[in-house]
Amino acid sequence: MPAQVISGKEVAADIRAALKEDVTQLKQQGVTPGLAVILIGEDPASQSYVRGKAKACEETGIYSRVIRRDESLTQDELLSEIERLNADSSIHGILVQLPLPKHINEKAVIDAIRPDKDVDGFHPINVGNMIIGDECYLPCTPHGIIELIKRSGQNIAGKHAVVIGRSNIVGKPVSMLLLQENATVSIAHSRTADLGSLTRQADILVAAVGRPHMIGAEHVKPGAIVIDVGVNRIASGKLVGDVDFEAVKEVASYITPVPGGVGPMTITMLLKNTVEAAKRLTAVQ
Ligand code: NAP
Ligand code: LUD
Repeated sequence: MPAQVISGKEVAADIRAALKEDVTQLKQQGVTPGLAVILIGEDPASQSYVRGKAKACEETGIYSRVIRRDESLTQDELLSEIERLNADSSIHGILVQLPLPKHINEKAVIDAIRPDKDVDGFHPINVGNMIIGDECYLPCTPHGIIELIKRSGQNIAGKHAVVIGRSNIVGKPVSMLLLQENATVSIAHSRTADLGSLTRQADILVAAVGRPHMIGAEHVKPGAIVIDVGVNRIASGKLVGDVDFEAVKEVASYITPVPGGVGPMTITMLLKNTVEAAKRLTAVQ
């Protein structure tokens, strides 16, 4: 029996509908949640993701300000921009879209964002609190992945989760969140020997690499839950994941598609963090 498709688009729509009601209530109390997104340069994928974020804000009633700068922006200019937003009471969430141009130090930029406005959950204070299991802003893609797995109705506790990829924005944090949900977690990366023998042990397989169709049916244990984080534009112009969806859906029990899987959840968790930030910063519930 082919796998059930977990539609990120549908789960996202449900969560966004609930958030919209939250926003309406906040507005009645005089608070409009506000998100500032800084986008540097002309990268088409980044432009498309940022457009998606602004549109989702608009649909949910969240005020969004997209600050576009060209590649020549200096690090000091960017840090000053962040300082202005840190002090701006109409802005509750700040996000600097990654990747940054090479002359700008990513760590310096992330460190400059007020942790209580860091709706990406990338600041070391939020990362540290996440690992401890304390209150923080959870990073959007990993949080979205956990929500999608929960939507399958399957328990995470006790399962062997294999995460392929160890980036700071996806692989490492999703591994920590799966651990917090009581999975037994293995993390694979480019130096992992015999990837297939590891992935075939996975009850939950999360692919976050950025290599089109690298995971085939031969990598997947029958009945596994497969979450495809990869977003890759191939030569034909088509968007594909790291997982060969057509082949793997014949083996897995649940699978997320690309597009329409993790991507919409990333944006939705950003909206959720922004609403949460507006509540925390204004002490309105
Ligand atoms: P990244 O920083 O490039 O990290 C890729 C990871 O994959 C690294 O840890 C790398 O290992 C590992 N890797 C590379 N080749 C491998 C191989 N042959 N076998 C096993 N592991 C290998 O990427 P990222 O930012 O995490 O993003 C990963 C993918 O997810 C990209 O396609 C990106 O576009 C997508 N993404 C999607 C969303 C969403 O919302 N849908 C969000 C974020 C990212 P090393 O550490 O050893 O180099
Ligand atoms: N930087 C992210 N860089 C890249 N896909 C995203 C993403 C939506 N600071 C910061 O937004 O959270 C971030 N914070 N990221 N990403 C990737 C990562 C960042 C990726 C995909 C999507 C956000 C998305 O909506 C759609 C889908 O998979 O259905 C397809 C969109 C399309 O291009 O058609």
